[in-house]
Amino acid sequence: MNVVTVSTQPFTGQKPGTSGLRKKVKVFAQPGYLENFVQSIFDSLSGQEGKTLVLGGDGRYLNDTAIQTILRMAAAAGFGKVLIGQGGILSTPAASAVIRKHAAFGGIILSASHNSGGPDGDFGIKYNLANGGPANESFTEAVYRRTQSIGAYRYVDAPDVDLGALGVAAVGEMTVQVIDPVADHADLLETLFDFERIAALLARPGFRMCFDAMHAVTGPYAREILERRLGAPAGTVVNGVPLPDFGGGHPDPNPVYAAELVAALADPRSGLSFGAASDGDGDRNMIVGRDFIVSPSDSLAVLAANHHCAPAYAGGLAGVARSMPTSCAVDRVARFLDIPCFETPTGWKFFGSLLDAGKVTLCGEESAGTGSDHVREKDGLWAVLFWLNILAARQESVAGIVREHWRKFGRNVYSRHDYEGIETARADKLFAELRGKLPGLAGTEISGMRIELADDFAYTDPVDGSRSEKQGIRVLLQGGSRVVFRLSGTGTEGATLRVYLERYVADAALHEVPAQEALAPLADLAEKIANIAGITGRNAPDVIS
Ligand code: VG1
Ligand code: CO
Repeated sequence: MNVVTVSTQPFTGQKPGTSGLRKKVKVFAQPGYLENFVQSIFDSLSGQEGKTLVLGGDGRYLNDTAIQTILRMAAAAGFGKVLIGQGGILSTPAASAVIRKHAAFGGIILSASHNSGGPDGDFGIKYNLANGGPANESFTEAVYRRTQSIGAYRYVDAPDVDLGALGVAAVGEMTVQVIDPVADHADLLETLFDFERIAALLARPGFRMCFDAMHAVTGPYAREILERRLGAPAGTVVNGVPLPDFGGGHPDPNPVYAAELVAALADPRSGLSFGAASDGDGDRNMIVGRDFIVSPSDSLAVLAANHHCAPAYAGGLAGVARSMPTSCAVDRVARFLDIPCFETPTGWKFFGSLLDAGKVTLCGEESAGTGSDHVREKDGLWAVLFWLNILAARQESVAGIVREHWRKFGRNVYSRHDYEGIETARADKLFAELRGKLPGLAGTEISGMRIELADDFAYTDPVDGSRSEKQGIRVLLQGGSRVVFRLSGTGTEGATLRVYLERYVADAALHEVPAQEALAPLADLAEKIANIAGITGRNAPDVIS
C-alpha cells in the first residue's frame, strides 16, 4: 500500500459549530483545507484499524471530489471498509441508520444542511460516532485542537472509485462498498409506521399531498417511500432530483424559502390537503396543512400527544427532549403524559446521550427538526410519515388536529426572527452588553411585562455530566412568555442573530390571533433589552419563521 505523507500548515478557524465545520466552498477548496480537517478527525480517533466507516453527503457542489479525497485518506488511516451511498449520496438520517444497522465505527457526512450550495455557496463536514449521532463536544473540541497543531496528512495513492454503480472496489487495502443510499433508511421507517393505513389515506379521493425535496438530498428517499412503497401518485414529490446547487434555491424548509409550497396549500384550486418539505441533508421537515403552517415546536408537541397513532410509539414514550429555544408546548404534553421532559442546548448532538440511555423517545428543535430513538439524527421523512400516520388514524385535517391540540393544552405562540450577516464585532457588542445587563433584569418590568429570570443558559448532561456554558440568553417572563437570544453556529458569513419569541395563550378565543401580532409586545421587549436596531443598524429581521 503506497501511503503518501504530505506536510501541511494549520488553517485558522477550523472549529466545528452547531453541526460540523461549515465554510464557503471557496474556503474548503483551498489546497489542504479539507485534508487538514479530515486528518484531524482521524488523528482524534483510536481503534479504527480494520473497522467500517460510513461516508456520504447531500450531493452539494464539491461532494464528489471531497469523497474521493476522504476515501484515500480513510485507507491511509487504516479503516478496513467504507460503506458509501451510490453517487456519494446519503441523507443525514440515512447515514445515521446505516452506521447503526451495520455497526460501523463512525461516519463522515458531507453537508452544510440548509445553507445554499454551488461554487459560491457553502460546504460542510461532520463526524458521527458509532451510535449514529453527531460527535459530542469533547470530540469536536479534540478535533479543533488537532487542526491547530497539524503538521501532515496522509493518503493512499490510488485512482478514484466509481460511485455510479452498486458494487465493491478497493482503495489500497481498504474495501469500498457502494450501497443503495435509500434502502436501509426506508426499511427502518417502514417498521415504525402503519404503511398500510398511510397508503389507504394517500389513495383516498380528496386527499392529495405534495412533498417538496427542494432539489436536495431527500428526492430519492421521498420517491421511494411515498411514491413507490406507499403508492402516492407520480409527481407527489416535486424538485426531486438532487442538484449540486439545489437549483439555485436555498434548501431550507421555512415559509420564506418554501414559499411555493405554502402558496400551493393556500390555494384551494391546488386540491392539496397536506404539504411537506425537507432541507439540504434531509434531517429537517416542514409540515403544511390546507392554508395552515404547523410551527415546528407545535409539531413536536402534536407528535408527542398523538404517539399512540404510530405503531412504534403506541407502547408509550420514555420521555421527550427539546432544545432550549424550542417552545414549551411539548413540556405541557409531557406533564399530561407524566413523562420527563429535558431541555438541552441547540444542536442534535445534545440529544444523543439521552437517547442512548433510553431516557427519551422523541426530541425536537424549533428549527424544523424532529426525530426519535430510531436513529441519532433528526429525520425529515420520519416526521412526514408520523404526520401521515396521525392523519390516517384520526381522519382529520392538519389544522383541525393542531387547533384541537391548542384547545386542550393552550397555545405556545412562537416565532423566530433572524438577522443575518451582521458584522461580527457588532454582534459581539450586542451580546456583551446584553450579558452585562442580565444580573439586573430579574424582577424588573419592561413594557408592562415582568421579568422573572434572565440568564445565560448552561447545561449539564444528566447522563455523562458534561457541561456546556453560554448556550443562549433567556429572559423568562411572568405567565410563561419567553425571549431568547442566540448567535447561530451554522452560518458562514458574519454573524446571524436569532431572537426567539414565545407567548403562552390559554384562552381559546385568542388562539387565532396571528402569531406576529400576538408576539409584537415581545419583539418590542427584545428590542428594548438588546438594542438590536441601535447596535446592528437593522430595523427588521431578514427571515421570520
Ligand atoms: C441551526 C438550528 C439548530 C440546528 C442546526 C443544525 O443551528 O438553529 O436548531 O440543530 O442549525 O441543523 P444554529 O446554530 O444556526 O442556530 V441542520 O439541518 O443545519 O444540520
Ligand atoms: Co439539515
